[in-house]
Amino acid sequence: MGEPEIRAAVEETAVQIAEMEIRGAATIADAAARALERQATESDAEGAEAFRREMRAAARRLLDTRPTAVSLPNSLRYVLGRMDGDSVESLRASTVAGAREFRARLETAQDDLGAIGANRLQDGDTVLFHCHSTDVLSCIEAAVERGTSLEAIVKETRPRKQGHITARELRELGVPVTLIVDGAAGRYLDESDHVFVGADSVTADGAVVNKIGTRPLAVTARERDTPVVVAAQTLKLDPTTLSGHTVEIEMRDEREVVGDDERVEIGEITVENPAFDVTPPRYVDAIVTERGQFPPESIVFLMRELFGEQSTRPWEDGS
Ligand code: RI2
Repeated sequence: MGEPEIRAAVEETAVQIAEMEIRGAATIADAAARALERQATESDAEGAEAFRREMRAAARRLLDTRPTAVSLPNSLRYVLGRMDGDSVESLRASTVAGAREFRARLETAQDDLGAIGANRLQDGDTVLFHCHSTDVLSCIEAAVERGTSLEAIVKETRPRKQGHITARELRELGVPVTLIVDGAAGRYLDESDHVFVGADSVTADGAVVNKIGTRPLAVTARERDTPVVVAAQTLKLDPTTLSGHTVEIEMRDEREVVGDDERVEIGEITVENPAFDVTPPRYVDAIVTERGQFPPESIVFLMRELFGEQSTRPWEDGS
């Protein structure tokens, strides 16, 4: 029995996720579901078991790309969990239907979350942003559509400057933006009414794993009584943390921090580039999901309701 054939569309998506051409937890989940759909549609596996093996191998290839955002394994769980049947045709049809259902739910969830997050925002508020999160921007878009007038302070978010994407999208929504370097956040917290951040994973104890720099921002915000709101669809809840697993923090290439020439100029040093940090629940005021707003300490009850006590690994052979 040879290696299962992974379709080019899956390989391309995996490379794009690893290189962050496709990025952002929800966008990655959407792309992974779309890639599994392509694998199912294009597969020429002969026999139901060969088809299942291919789908599991494709899911593992996608999973191998970036370790931190739980939206990726949750997307694979959803789609493979819907794969059902005893012929290639029935397996294909159920997988495609599962992928489409997942993507439709993703969009609805983000709209519902946005409507809830917008309730926190008052006319004339200033919001401080870190990184680029489609869940956060959905809250702002909903508020703007209601006629709420907002101002934005946007951290540039080194090393990859995703703050620039946030700044551009806020401008497109008609929100006036002030861009600041990351180190200036403390000063601008004094004039901010809220901090809004996204999440790549939320753990059972209510800790928030998000873009590096979220934790120091949240700690400083707490010291100044500026509420920290995390916009995170339930897709960002990590079921493996219910049974004590921890979230792996992705370490990325040092060239995102310092260029080759600069490095030679500095001399022999070590460069580290963690992509995410962990903000403990005591620094977070609320986690806004499509199911409502939760104090971080109570998110475990929602997790149990959604996932039970067990998390599945349907991409493993023999599962
Ligand atoms: P949405 C991003 O990670 C950011 O950390 C952002 O807060 C999070 O994903 C969630 O994004 P990266 O892929 O799902 O830029 O809200 O490393 O779009």
